[in-house]
Amino acid sequence: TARKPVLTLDALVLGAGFSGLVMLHKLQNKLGLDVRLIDKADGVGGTWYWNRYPGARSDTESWVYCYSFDPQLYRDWKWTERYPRQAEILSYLEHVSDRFDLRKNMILSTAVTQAHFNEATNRWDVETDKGDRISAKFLITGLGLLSAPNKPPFPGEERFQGRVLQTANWPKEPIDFRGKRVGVIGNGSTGVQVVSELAGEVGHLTLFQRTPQYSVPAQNHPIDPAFLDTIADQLDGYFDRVRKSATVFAFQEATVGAMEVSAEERERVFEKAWNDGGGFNFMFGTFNDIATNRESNAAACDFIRRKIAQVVTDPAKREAVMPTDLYARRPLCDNHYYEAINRPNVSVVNLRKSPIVEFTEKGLRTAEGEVELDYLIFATGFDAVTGNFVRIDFQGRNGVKLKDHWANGPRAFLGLSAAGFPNMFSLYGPPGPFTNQPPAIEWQAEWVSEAIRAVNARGIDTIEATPEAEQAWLDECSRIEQMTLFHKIDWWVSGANIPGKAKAVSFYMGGFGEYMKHADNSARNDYQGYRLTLAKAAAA
Ligand code: NA7
Repeated sequence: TARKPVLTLDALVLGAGFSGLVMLHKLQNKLGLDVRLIDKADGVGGTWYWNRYPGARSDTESWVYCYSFDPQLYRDWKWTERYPRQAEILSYLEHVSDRFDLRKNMILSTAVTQAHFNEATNRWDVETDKGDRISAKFLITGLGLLSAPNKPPFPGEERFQGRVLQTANWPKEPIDFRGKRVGVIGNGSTGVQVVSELAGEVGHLTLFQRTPQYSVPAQNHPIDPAFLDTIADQLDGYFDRVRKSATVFAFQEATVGAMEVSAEERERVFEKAWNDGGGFNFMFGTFNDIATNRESNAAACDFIRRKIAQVVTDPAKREAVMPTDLYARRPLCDNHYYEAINRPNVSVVNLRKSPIVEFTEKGLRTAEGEVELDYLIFATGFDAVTGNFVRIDFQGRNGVKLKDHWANGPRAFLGLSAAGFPNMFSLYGPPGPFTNQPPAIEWQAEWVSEAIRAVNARGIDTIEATPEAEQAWLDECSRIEQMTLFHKIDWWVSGANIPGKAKAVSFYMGGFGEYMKHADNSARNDYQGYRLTLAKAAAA
């Protein structure tokens, strides 16, 4: 069969989630470039396209889980709840795609298989699973941090007569769980949402739990459109404050340490945060050292454990779900999770005591026996951070593969630019900010768009991070991470949830306000940390 002709572009964007859409908008509508966006899904949405499982929602306040780049968009779109449901976020991203006429430049249902930097042309040669061939000067990825699903291979799945489901690849048609026996493996953000949503609907729910986690109430509620209007009235100032915080959420971050106040005051602050709701609010809005000081962390743990004990009255289940680790993973919040656990039709299998052995025809066998199931739901997380990068064959200068460059963990200046991969930028790529994403992503998209504009205006052929800048950034990320408790436990942030994956520094934990200063500083100083090559130098 004849090969497709090469499509020659100014820029190619990978991924139709929050990152890709805003990047496409800026390159298409602001810079007027010839640009396309590719996604393997048959629709836009990224994470919010795939994760349609029961109970799926963001646990960030809706009014900061969105874009701020267009004041009229902000004013017109009325979120209905404090925490937006998956379907509502998906409609928002569909609305954005239509409103800014983005669909005309999208290539959907198509997966990029390889992207090689061509040193002769200084362009990216890209190929897809549909045989497309694309040559683009710039390659911008919006691949998502949590998008390559992890499904542990338990033996015997083929003989199971029930249905296996995966939260991160949930079918589009509705499933009637009424009266069914449902198993859930995993109790991270996803598993907690699934269990809370399904417990009241199913016949019996069995949670297969490896590590108990700390979760606080979400305290979701409907929101008044007038409240959104007050933000729209002062949009830039509001989002400027949000972005200058460390975590880019709507709440006020704490400035006092937990051990700097009396025990009574500490209790009052925790109680207030419990009632206000939100996991990040509980970790960062109560005291400024929960994630860095062991004593402060222990005080938060003690408070949450006491709350769990009040709700989960069944002693065996209480013991099973009671967390004992540090409170130093991504902080969870829930919609009556512990009440769901306490229900008589919910049981918890402690996988530390009785690990999963195999699937049977009728269900799942653990060391303590067989559990019969109609459905088994995998809520087992992601090959996080680098998962989608290593699934595509990215190749930079000198034939170096990105997966080899990142064999010991991701490395990229500002999380945006890996050394040896010219004219490639990764929105919310690693090691980058650890924040609520949409407002951070759109700021990075603006930064990248401005870099591309400047490069084109000056007749520059390539912009690439230097190895020194890349190393210095990694050292800075590592230095900051060492000051936190997040790297003291094994979880997806360090790569430790995937067997055989190198433990790595995946984030810049210095806060987004500081992150913006680093990136601005580079741009202001003629893209310090980057090497720029003029077109005539390349030609000579
Ligand atoms: P997470 O937070 O990585 O949670 C995955 C869960 O699955 C967690 O409870 C794991 O237990 C469990 N898991 C993973 N592998 C296994 C095996 N082999 N056996 C038993 N249990 C297993 O993923 P989520 O999707 O919930 O959330 C990811 C992010 O998405 C979240 O932080 C939000 O930002 C959105 P473990 O704790 O490893 O013992």
